[in-house]
Formats: sequence, structure tokens, C-alpha cells
Amino acid sequence: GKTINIALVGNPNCGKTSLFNVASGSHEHVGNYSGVTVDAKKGYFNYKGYHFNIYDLPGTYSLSAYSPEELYVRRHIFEQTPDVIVNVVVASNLERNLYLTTELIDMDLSMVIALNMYDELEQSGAVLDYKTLGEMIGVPIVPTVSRSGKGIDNLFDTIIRVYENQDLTVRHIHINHGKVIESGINVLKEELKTDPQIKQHFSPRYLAIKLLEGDKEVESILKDKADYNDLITLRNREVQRISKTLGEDVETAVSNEKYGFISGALKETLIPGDREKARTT
Ligand code: GDP
Ligand code: MG
Ligand code: K
Repeated sequence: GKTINIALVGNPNCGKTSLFNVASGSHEHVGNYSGVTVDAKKGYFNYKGYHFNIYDLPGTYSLSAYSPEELYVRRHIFEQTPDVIVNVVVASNLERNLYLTTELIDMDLSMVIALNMYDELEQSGAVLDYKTLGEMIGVPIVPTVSRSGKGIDNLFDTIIRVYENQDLTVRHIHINHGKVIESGINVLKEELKTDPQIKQHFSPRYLAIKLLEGDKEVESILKDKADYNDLITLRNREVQRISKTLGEDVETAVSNEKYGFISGALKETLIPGDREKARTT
């Protein structure tokens, strides 16, 4: 059968390891797989004729290059190129959890969202139209309770559909960062697109955004490009123009746009319940 490599990506304490355990059962390689100080595990199992390799990655709030965890997760995505990313989110804390989702969307990856701790969302009395939310962001969303295993089959059925390009929810969207930043993204993207190697491995839009944010690791990925110096000159010019026009740095502006995008999407799909109750159970 076919092999599907998946990676669990989500904030700390969103239920990744619980999901990993319930999916892989006792079939895992623990030990020194990563060789680094962050916590990561690989497991494997068969389901519906497919062989799954599943990686439980360290928890992260973002995919910038600030912490060893963020760097580890991003390198795993760049280097291992999982077939499908499972973005695990806490159903009752979407405003915060979906920030990482917007970073994954920028990277233009095949992805499914596990709407985990769905039991807590239901207990809080909140109602989420997750199907519509998934359609808005172009990513299928599957409610799960990874502690009990509820929804896990549905999650893996969805992963198979996404892998086989048979899921109708999947659509690549761009989070619009406004005219001033978008023109900077386009300038750099056009420059990056001329390199077939880069276009094949990374989303040029993602690299352009990260360059504007001053991401050092993305710079080092691009170091070998023939016209690297021109690219950086162009980047510096755009960063100056943007921060002068907007009166704030690119990173702040981009993250504000992302939070705005999330709250806009939730305004249309979430009827909040009693949050405090959900967080303390
Ligand atoms: P990780 O840090 O993302 O690996 O999260 P863990 O799997 O360690 O889970 C963090 C905590 O949330 C643990 O106490 C789990 O028992 C609990 N948990 C995980 N999944 C669920 C779920 O679906 N519902 C509820 N209520 N709790 C969960
Ligand atoms: Mg864990
Ligand atoms: K909890």
C-alpha cells in the first residue's frame, strides 16, 4: 500500500501526544530520533490499506525562527516534507490556536485541522460552524477528542482524502495583508519565482513574507542564490518603505492582519459559550 507521512503541529498542550498515542498505539520509535533537546517522536500504523508514519512534534505558537521548538518544527516541514500536516487546535481557544494555522496556510501545505478537545467546546455551550470555517480557510476541520479517541477515524479518513486530492474543502487561500505589504510581497515573490529550485521546494509567497519579517533562517536558505545580494537589497528597500508608510514594523503589521483575519472568520462561525468553564475543566 501507499505510505502517508504526517506531522502533528500545534500549540503546547493542545493534545498532540494524546492523538499520537491513540493513533499509533504501541507502534512507536521513541529514543533519540531527533538528536536535539526538543521532544519529538515517530510512530507508525496501518489504516485502510495505507501505511502511516506519524511524527509528534514539539508544541509551537508560531513558525518563526525564535525558539528551538519553532525552528525544529519548521525544519521538519522543510526537510521531511510531510505529505499531510495535521494541525491540532484547541477547540475552545481558537483565537490563539489559529495563529499557527495562518502560518501553515502561508506555507501552502496539504493540511487537515484536528479540532481537538471538542468535548470541552461542547461542555462550554459554544457552537462552532466548523464546516463553514474550514471552507473559509480552505482546510478541512474534523472534531476530535484525542484523550478518548473520538473522531480519530474520521480524522484519518479525511487525511486520506486530502492525500488523494479528493477533499472538496481543500483550497489554497492567501491572507490579505493590505496594499502596502502585498506590494512588497509581490516584488520579492517575483524575484524568488525565477529560481526553479526554490519554486519547487518552498512557497515563494511564504519566503517573501518571512524575508520581509527579517527571518534569519529563511535568509540562510536563500544564501546560495546567484542574485542573493540583489534580493536582500530589494528586501531592505521594501521593509523601509512599508515601515515608513505604516508606522510599524512588518512583523507587527503582518501579525495584526493575521489576528484580524482569524477574528473575522470566527465572528461568522462561532457562537461563544462560557469560556471560563471550558478552561478549568
Ligand atoms: P501536547 O502538549 O499537545 O502533546 O498535549 P497532550 O497530549 O500532552 O495533552 C495535554 C492535556 O490535555 C492532557 O492532560 C490530556 O489528557 C488533555 N487532552 C488531550 N486531548 C484532550 C481532549 O480531546 N479532550 C480533553 N478534555 N482533554 C484532552
Ligand atoms: Mg506532547
Ligand atoms: K483541559
